Amino acid sequence: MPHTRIEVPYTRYLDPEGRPLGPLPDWVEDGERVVGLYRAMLRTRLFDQKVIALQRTGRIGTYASSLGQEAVGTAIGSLLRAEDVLLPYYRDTACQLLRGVSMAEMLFYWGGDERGSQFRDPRVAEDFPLCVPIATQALHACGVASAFKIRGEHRVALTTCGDGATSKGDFLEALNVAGAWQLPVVFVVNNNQWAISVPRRIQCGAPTLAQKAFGAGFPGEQVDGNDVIAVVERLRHALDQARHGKGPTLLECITYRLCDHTTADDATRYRSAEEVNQAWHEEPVKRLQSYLVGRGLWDEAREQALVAESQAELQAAIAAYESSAPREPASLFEHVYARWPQALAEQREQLAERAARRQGGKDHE
Ligand SMILES: Cc1ncc(C[n+]2csc(CCOP(=O)(O)OP(=O)(O)O)c2C)c(N)n1
Ligand SMILES: [Mg+2]
Repeated sequence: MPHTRIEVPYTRYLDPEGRPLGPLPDWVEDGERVVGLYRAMLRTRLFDQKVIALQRTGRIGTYASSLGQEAVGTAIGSLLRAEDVLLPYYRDTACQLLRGVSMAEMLFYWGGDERGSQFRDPRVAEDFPLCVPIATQALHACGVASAFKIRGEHRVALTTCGDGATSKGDFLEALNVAGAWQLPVVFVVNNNQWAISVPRRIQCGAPTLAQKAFGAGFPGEQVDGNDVIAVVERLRHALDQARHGKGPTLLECITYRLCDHTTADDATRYRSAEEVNQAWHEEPVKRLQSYLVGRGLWDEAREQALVAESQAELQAAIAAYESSAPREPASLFEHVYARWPQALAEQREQLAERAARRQGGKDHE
């Protein structure tokens, strides 16, 4: 019986204290480029903290934090070109912010307002809204990548998802078609060890998630998702392959969800404080900060200046979000169907009638 041995590469450059484990990629010599990655990660963390505070005080809806997972989105956002298309999931704050989605648009999204998915920056005009239904975006990415291939365009569709999403049929079907058609698509799996209360160890019987790519006929590899240098380096390679007709790649980024699943969750009910404390030692922002301080590229003054700058940006975004008039209730029905099913048409009419009745009631007061 033929038997093919599989080996899944794993890449890490910095240890948890930010010390290089060996030679670093050439591009790391450009200190300002690495500082740029750090700035994007910290800006995301500050945004995240603020949105959680807004949720706690009832000023925004349920929010999915990306605490501890900033390096993955930052690496993606720093490498994708404007002509590429991102099909994100709900923990891609870092990536969306870097691509050009504004903080105000992100607030609209999490406030339940469709204007949050109408990106104004032309660089992100073709990016997809972030996807909450698990793994469906992987198939959409294959559709986008097929279009690029048919048109002969050197563009890449990049999609992200979590560890739990890799168990879905949609994900596995997407891998299959990507391999069969050699599509210009990159799958980034953010393996943060948990799918709400389901731990990675019972999520899947394979030792890595990356090896799912082998069954579809293309490379899969693991990378330390807390080491932004490693994610950038391996993602650079994957994007290059896809862009030059060499097919898809699956990159499994090993991270840890330091936060609750969302603001509607309480993770202390299913995992130990010990495990979370241990994971804090690996976290990506502190790791890169230590590296930059060691190289003399970062200090407390620069940190404080960036915090002040980000806070001001946040305050302006919150003011824009909170001062805008809510949309008409009927806007709920926009962008749902091109051709209206009868049941929804009736519901829209009922809503309009109710609004008119309420208006009439007010007029008599
Ligand atoms: C199709 C579908 N089924 C179930 C859910 C409910 N749900 C929301 S998040 C989640 C877990 C996802 O875990 P993972 O893929 O590891 O991503 P993470 O949230 O950990 O980043 C589930 C089951 C959903 N959003 N969509
Ligand atoms: Mg997960």
